[in-house]
Amino acid sequence: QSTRSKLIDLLEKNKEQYISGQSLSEVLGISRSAIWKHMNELKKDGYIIEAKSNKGYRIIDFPNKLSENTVKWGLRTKWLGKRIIHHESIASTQTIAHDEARNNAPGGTIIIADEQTKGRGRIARNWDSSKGKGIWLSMILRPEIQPHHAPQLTLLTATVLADVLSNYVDINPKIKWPNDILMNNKKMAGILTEMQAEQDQIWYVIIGIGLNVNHSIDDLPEGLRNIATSIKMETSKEWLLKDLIQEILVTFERTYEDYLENGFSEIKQKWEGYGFKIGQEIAIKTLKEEWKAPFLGITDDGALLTKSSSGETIELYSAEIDWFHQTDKS
Ligand code: BTX
Repeated sequence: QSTRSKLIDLLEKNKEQYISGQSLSEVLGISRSAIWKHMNELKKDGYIIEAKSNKGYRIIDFPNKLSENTVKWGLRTKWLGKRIIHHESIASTQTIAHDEARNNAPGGTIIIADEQTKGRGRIARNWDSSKGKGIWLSMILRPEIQPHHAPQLTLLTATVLADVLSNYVDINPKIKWPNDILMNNKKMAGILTEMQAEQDQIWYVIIGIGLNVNHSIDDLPEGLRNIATSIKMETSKEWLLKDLIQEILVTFERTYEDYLENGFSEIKQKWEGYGFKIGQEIAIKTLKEEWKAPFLGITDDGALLTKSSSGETIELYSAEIDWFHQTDKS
């Protein structure tokens, strides 16, 4: 633990009272002027610290501002997020992650940004990433799994986000196949998985997470107002981004380690538990035909299990699904 994080721990524990420069310097084994310098750095990170002569220091407020330090303090992971790269404004955290990964950044490296000017979705779609409103994060992983299993990581990430939203935020999200997180039929988060691999070896995987947190409706571009939502819009309150990031990282690390050890079946079950329209009828359209059939679940490689128009069980890897189509039954 660095001196800075020890200092912040001490201040957090003594929130209700002043703690003198003298005792801080004794406990941390550094000079009083070193303490003073650290305090100034903390203020730059958005901590509000009161200093009173004769009494000492007292923390008044924690920043809702991201930085390497704010995300690291109190982060209870073993390896994920031990290295954090933060940018106030960047084209896309995915691009930085690819550069870092090519330059041998260790697995577990995280890139976060307050704002992305060219946030990316799948197949060249864009991802609106407005300043300070959400979590725009990419992580570098180096899993020893077969490249064809990589889509499982996307499904895993979706269950991690759904777990954090239900256990920590206390709302009931759904996962829309393959990887959108929905609340009340509106998109709250998206996941973008990219990798560099050879035939039978993964060099690295980059998982991008975009999660709308503190948007009010006006913070969304007009074109998204009917189809997108944020945690604040669903809970009527503001959330600390760093707390949510820490929750996501801790939950991800645990779930990912469990997956590497025990395989995909638990993730699959969990995914299906959150699956939007599982067991219900969906409207499917391929190049050749259109039909309605029940959504039965997913396969180990993330395909959608359903029935063909003649009633046989089939796996679909891509198809147009009219998820919000009102079927005759509903
Ligand atoms: P996707 O292709 O499933 O979703 C993109 C579509 O979602 C867009 O075409 C638009 O309709 C809608 N959309 C765009 N922005 C938002 C938003 N903020 N909220 C809700 N809906 C939206 C999903 O792609 C994958 C998104 C990954 C984003 C992360 S952020 C960190 C990392 N960096 C980066 O550039 N991308 C990833």
